[in-house]
Amino acid sequence: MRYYRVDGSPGSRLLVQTDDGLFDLTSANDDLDSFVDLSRAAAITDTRPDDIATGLIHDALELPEGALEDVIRPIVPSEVWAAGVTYEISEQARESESGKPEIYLDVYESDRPELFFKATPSRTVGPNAHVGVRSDSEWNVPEPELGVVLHREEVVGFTIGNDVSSRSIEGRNPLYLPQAKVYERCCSIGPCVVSAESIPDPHDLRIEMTIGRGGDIVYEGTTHTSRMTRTCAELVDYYLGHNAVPETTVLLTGTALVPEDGFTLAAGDVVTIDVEGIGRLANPVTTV
Ligand code: DO4
Ligand code: MG
Repeated sequence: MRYYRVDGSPGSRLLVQTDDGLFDLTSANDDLDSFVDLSRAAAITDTRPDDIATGLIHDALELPEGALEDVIRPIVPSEVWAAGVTYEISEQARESESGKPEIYLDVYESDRPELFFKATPSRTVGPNAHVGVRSDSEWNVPEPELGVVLHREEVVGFTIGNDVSSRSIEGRNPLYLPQAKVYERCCSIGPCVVSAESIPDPHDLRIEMTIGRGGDIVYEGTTHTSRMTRTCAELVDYYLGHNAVPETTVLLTGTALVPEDGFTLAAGDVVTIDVEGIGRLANPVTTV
C-alpha cells in the first residue's frame, strides 16, 4: 500500500492507494493524519500499518487520482541519515573527485559502512518543492536514493530520497562532508511511503533519474538496487547500533547515478527520480 499526505488546512490528511483506488483515511478516523499516526497505532496494537488501513478503508472517502497532484512530504522524519559509497560507481566518483582517494576504497571494502547525518525537518522538502544547491559550491549533483523508513527502530516502509550534494566541497577535503551534505533544502523525500510489506525485495528495484533544463533533458540515467554492495538490513543495523534514534527516521541507502564530471546542477533545473514500486519524486532546483 502507498501512503501519501495532502494539506488538510488545518493539519494534513492521510491518503492510501491500493489496487482498488485512492482513499482518504483521515475521513474514516480523524486521529490519523499521517503515516506516522498509522505506524503508532500499529505499534500499540502489535499489528502493521497496512492492517490498520485495511480495517478503515470501507469507512473512508474514495478520491480521484487527481488528488495526488498536491501531495506534500509523506512524513516529517525527525532525522534523515544517509549511507555513502554503497555502489561501485559512487566509490569511483569519490576517488576521482578527492585529494584523498584511498579513504573511499577503504570504506567501500570495510565491514562498517559510511553513514552520515543528512537532514533535519527544516532542511527536508517534499515533492515539487525546491531543493537547494549552495551558492559557494561550483559542482553540485542530485543523488537519487532508496530511503528506508523506520518507526520505533522497525522498518515500516520505503520512500525515495534525493541527497543533494556539493562535490566540490567534499572533493576539496572529506572533512568538509557535513558542509557538502547538510544545508538549506539539501534533502527531498517522497512522494509517498510504500509499506514494507508492499516491497518484496528492496534489492530488486529499478531507479531512474532525469534532469530537465529549459525544456531539454540534460541528464538521463538508470540503475538498479541489486548493484548495491550492502543490504538495507545491514545499513539499518549499523544506523541503530549504539544510537538512540527518534521515533520516525529515514535512512537513505546511497546513490548509483552520478552525472559525468563537468556536469553541475543549476537553479531552474528539475530533478525527476523514479523508483520502481514507489513512484516519482520531482523537484525544481534553487540556489541557497
Ligand atoms: O562520501 C560521500 C557520500 C557519498 C554518498 O552520499 C553516496 O554514495 O550516495
Ligand atoms: Mg548520497
